[in-house]
Amino acid sequence: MTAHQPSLDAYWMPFTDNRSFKAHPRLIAKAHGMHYETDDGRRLLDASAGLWCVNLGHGRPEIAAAVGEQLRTLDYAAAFQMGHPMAFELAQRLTQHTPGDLNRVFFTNSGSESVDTALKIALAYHRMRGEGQRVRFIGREKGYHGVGFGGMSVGGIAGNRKFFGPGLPGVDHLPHTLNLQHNAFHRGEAPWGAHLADVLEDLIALHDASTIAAVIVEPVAGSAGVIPPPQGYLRRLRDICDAYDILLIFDEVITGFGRLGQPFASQRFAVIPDMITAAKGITNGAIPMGAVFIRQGIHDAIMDVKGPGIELLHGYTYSGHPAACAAALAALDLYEKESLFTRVRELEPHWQNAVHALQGAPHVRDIRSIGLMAAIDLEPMAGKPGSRGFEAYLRCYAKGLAMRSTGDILAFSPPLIVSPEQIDAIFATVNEVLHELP
Ligand code: PXG
Repeated sequence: MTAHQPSLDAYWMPFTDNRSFKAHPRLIAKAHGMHYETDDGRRLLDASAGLWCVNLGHGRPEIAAAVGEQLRTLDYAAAFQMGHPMAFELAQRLTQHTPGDLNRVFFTNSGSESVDTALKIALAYHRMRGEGQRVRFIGREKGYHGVGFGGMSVGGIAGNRKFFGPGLPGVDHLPHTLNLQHNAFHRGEAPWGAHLADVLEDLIALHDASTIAAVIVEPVAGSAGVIPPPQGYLRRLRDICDAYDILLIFDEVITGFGRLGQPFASQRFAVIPDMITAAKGITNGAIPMGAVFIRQGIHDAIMDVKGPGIELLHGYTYSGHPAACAAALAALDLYEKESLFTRVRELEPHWQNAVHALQGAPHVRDIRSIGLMAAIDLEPMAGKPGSRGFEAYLRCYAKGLAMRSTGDILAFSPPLIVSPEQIDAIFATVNEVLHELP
């Protein structure tokens, strides 16, 4: 470490192996386009768009300019009982891209807050309809919905839950849909598993529909290692929810903002949920922001409160923060001007060919891909789960490639501006690393 670098002790890093990081830090100094630059001047190709958020590529000058200008003009305005025009403009503009009548928008600062907001709106909605006993939520095994108590409770990644107590009461989980026996190496939606949606009928029979507020799922599970839905699965969930007046929430924190070749996964799968949770790509990762998109009828039911006063007692100091709104509007201009909500449709065949060419490489037991997301699932090392995946991550990093590893699964989700040549470069490096891995 050079003399002018700060001590690494005080900063407790999120979801990071702090002890090994601080022994061998990986510090990023700059980023531009498809690349990071490390503090010692090495370039890294960013195959994960930061953490699935920098969809437009790094360092967009239009976003920087808009944020700078906004902070000089209006740095902050009270978010409660006051407003500023950009928040309204942004909400209006975003709803031109949302499916169906999801035309009401609640702003948050992260995906976790979006999830907790959507769960609370579901409870408030049922209560307003005189069904205040609908307090249960159904999540899904392997789901990731952030780290708030709500998101953790409906989430289904065991390691993220076990240290932190029982979470929300009354939560149950659908089975996950990952099945290597039936679906290994399949491209896009999985052929097998639509029937797993019918387990929702069993959970409804067990708990009674009258106690269930909402079902929340990621249309494509991201954090658990890119698990595309089985063909017809999401449609079935929608139909069952409709039959029992249960709200369906799609958590599109990763799949929103063009990742699947449409503004939202909902449009790709032609299934319209009652709420969509979003974050990440909304500002291209430049300023923290999240949003919940809500069907008008849900909003209107809550507005229907008797008497004057605040209708929904929920919100954040930084809901619709001016700098975040400026970043999001500038990002939206770029998504629209450069047709980036739909670019993935052209890239997807090349992307799939490139990643699936690694079938047969050492240690590879499954490859999953949909839109501009992919996962390479490695056989774990005997007795050391996760260590092969992390070793692959470190070796890719040393060779100039930034990606994600989660356990023994390698995950890829580059910025939507990636070129076919860069796609080839990503998987050429991964192929090299797979051949060197213990
Ligand atoms: N829902 C989903 C579907 C997510 O993927 C969140 C909620 C929470 O968002 P915030 O902004 O509170 O972190 C997420 C976040 C990874 C990885 O590489 C995934 C996420 C975050 C960081 C890393 O798997 N997803």
